[in-house]
Amino acid sequence: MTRKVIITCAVTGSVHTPTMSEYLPITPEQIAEQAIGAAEAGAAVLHLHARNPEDGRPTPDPGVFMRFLPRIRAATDAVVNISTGGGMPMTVHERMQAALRAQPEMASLNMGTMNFGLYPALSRYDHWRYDWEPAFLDASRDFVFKNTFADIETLLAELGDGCGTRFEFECYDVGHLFTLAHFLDRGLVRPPLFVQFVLGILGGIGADPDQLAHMKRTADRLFGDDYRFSVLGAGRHQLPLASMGAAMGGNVRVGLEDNLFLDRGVLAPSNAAQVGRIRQVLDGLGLEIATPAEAREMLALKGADRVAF
Ligand code: KMH
Ligand code: ZN
Repeated sequence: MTRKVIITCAVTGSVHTPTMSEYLPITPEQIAEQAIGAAEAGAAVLHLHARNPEDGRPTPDPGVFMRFLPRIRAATDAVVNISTGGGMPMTVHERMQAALRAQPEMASLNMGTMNFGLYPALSRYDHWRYDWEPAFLDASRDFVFKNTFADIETLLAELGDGCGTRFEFECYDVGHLFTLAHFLDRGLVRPPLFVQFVLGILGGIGADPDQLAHMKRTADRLFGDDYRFSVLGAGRHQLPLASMGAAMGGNVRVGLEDNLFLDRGVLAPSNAAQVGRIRQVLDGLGLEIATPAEAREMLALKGADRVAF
């Protein structure tokens, strides 16, 4: 059987700010519209965050999520994956609330406490649409992205065991893979694991082919046939690293959460445009994309009829 590639599209995230791209979806209507467009373009999984509709600031408010989740569900069959990483300066408790309310088929789970430097972007812009944006980016110099063992245990228990949600295990460095292996040893996570290799975040592993090969080699050793991997390269590394990941047997993540551009110096006009671009690469490699139903089977998800939105 031909191997199918799961395209995840991360639609808005909490890394970029409104000044950086007029195409970054902010309001629930924009998030729903772009998520649906990404699904129509071929994304089987939609990784979702919410933003304050007034000023674009990342928000953990489940009420805001509930303004777009039902629309997405009504219009597409795509798997909804809700972030538990949230954004600065949310607490872990706040970050969990939307997923606990919506009980999605998938949620992200970040596999270690780390630095997460967004401040280099400060020097790239002279004017900001909102005052919060430069302060937000600057705060990343001293922000700890907290994902302790206890935090991970809480998420696995409350969301995993409590809601039947399965996880996109976001691993930003090799040590995070060993942490995931520790939870596998303890029987707190169950195969097939869906591991997102995150490369190019300031504070995590660098975005280059050697590091991707190292992540894969390590995960192969730790998880054998018990896992599937996907590749997320930050910024300009998104397309090349996703392409390498697909050629190496993995799945891919694109979307404006992690990269605002389509070509050098050209902003992506939509999430769908980035999905379309990676599809061209996959076509060129002779790889087929997974439908949402195929992704559900590959990842052992509970099904779209068992969510709470
Ligand atoms: N933007 C990614 C590098 C999460 O939502 O849990 C981080 C992320 C975290 O996706
Ligand atoms: Zn995210």
